[in-house]
Amino acid sequence: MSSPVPHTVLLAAPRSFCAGVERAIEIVEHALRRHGAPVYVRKQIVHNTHVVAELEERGAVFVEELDEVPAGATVVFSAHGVSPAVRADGEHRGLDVIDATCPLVTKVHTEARRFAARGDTVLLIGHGGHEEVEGTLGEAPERTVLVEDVAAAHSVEVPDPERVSYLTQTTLAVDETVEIVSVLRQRFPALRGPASDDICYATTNRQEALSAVAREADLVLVVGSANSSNSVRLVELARRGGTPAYLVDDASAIRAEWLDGVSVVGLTAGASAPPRLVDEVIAALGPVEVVERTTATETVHFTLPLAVRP
Ligand code: 10D
Ligand code: SF4
Repeated sequence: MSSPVPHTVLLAAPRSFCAGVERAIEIVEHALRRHGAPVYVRKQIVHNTHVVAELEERGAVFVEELDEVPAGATVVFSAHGVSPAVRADGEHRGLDVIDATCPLVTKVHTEARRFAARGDTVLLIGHGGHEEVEGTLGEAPERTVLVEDVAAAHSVEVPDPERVSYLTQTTLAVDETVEIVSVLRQRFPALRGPASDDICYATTNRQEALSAVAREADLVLVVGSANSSNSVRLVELARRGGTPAYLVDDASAIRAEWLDGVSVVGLTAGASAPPRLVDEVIAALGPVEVVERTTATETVHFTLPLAVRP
């Protein structure tokens, strides 16, 4: 007979906030303390509804574009980065800009400039329309081509196959990206890439940690918001491995029918999801034994920009 409620939660570690997200949130908090409300933020500082709502309550004003920011005001650029055109627009409007771009996204921008400057066509592996991809594409738009999946890797054309490089979005699925790069390498043997992978340590660690628990779980829950690329990749990873998986913004999104016949729940959270939401999910699942499985220890920490350094 199936059990009516889960008895075990297998908690993946690492999970939840990464160093880039912690830094971005701290930047907005420091800016609010230093300048007082309102502090404008271009786009969601990170892709999480709870983080955004909490900062809004404290006086952050989230805007889509810089024309919504009054001249001379303080504006924070989100962790996902911006194109040079947006940066120039901020200067032109006389805004007091504080940049919360994750240093690991900035590294990809630097590579994009370097690869384009040596005359390469840059194949950017990533998801169209995502803010990080728009920012990276903007570094050398005339030399960069977006490759979204394996099919695109098979069909993409470049002006000179001897001069071609690739870069990736930082939050992609590691296994899918390996496949895409391998197709590109077969088609363009001269393909060059970044020194080490552009998929960041936090994305890689969260995927490895989830793989370790998903195979033993009847159901996987990923705490994160729908527009969070790294969180959605975790759901897809569990499903590819054969375990039913759902993305939940918080405990209130869990549906009773998902738990039908489920004994072991695998639980993780995307890099932009606050740790307290994970605790709330565990509490909502009832009296359960919580077993944490740690596959890596994270010690990465990024310093704050000078503009907000205490
Ligand atoms: O959608 P996403 O995974 O790129 O962003 P999110 O804000 O959910 O997580 C942090 C990742 C960043 C800022 C991209 F590097
Ligand atoms: Fe930076 Fe990676 Fe976190 Fe994105 S997911 S903010 S690249 S550490």
